[in-house]
Amino acid sequence: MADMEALKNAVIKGDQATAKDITTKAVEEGMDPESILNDGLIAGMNVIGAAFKKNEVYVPEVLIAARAMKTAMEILEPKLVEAGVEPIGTVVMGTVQGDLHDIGKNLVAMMLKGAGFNVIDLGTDVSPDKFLQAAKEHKAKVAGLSALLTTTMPMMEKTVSAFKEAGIDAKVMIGGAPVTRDYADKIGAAGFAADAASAVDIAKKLVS
Ligand code: B1M
Repeated sequence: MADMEALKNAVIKGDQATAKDITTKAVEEGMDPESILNDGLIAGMNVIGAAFKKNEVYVPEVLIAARAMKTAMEILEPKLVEAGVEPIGTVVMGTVQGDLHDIGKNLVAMMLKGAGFNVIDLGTDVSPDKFLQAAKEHKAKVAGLSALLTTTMPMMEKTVSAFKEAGIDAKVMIGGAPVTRDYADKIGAAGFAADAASAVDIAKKLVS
């Protein structure tokens, strides 16, 4: 029988081949796809997230763990859809207009996916209107905005205002190296996270 502890460890180590093999075996054995997701893949990403938060692992380790999870998810996703497993919620995610930095944004997106969110990645240089239209189209519960430049941070305020004016339910969460909790409070964003692991905790709070 496919070993979920071994799958979890394969994600932690970023071992794509093993993660893929165990997931394939588990699916072939008819194991519940939700258990494979929760007890294997998400369990592994949770360990990496906690270690990243404590500076015990760094960006490269998180990226290779996320890549192992992604490989396994390609096998598991159709089974999850068949089983009707609902994601925790949809997050539309992007780097704000004028800003092309995407390494942190990608990390946050990967961690959110790892935690069971459906993430719509809008890429970089995303205008307030594009965030708004995507949140409406995908019925997102959270819009995640990343900015790395002090000059592009005002786009976060513009996006928050656009959401408020449109009166839609999605909550705006912001982050990025120059962004602070004070700034989030000042512009009326619903959430702020300093790193990718905390972004998962905040997104879970925002959808609960
Ligand atoms: Co740029 N850059 N850059 N750059 N760059 C910085 C940000 C800078 C601090 C460098 C410096 O001067 N010391 C500086 C900004 C100064 C400022 O405004 N305060 C800067 C500058 C000035 C520029 C240009 C203007 C340079 C120029 O052309 N003159 C230019 C701007 C281009 C543009 O965006 N329009 C530019 C360009 C670039 C590159 C293209 C070369 C490249 C980006 C490549 C890419 O992203 N694909 C680049 C890089 C790599 C950097 C540095 C070196 C590294 C950024 C990074 O990826 N960090 C950066 C200096 C630095 O930070 N040391 C710098 C790693 C990443 C994992 O961290 O993105 O902070 P970070 O994400 C973290 C958290 O912030 C948080 O979680 C992540 C993981 O923990 N987080 C969120 C991020 N988003 C979140 C969202 C959330 C929650 C948490 O909720 C939604």
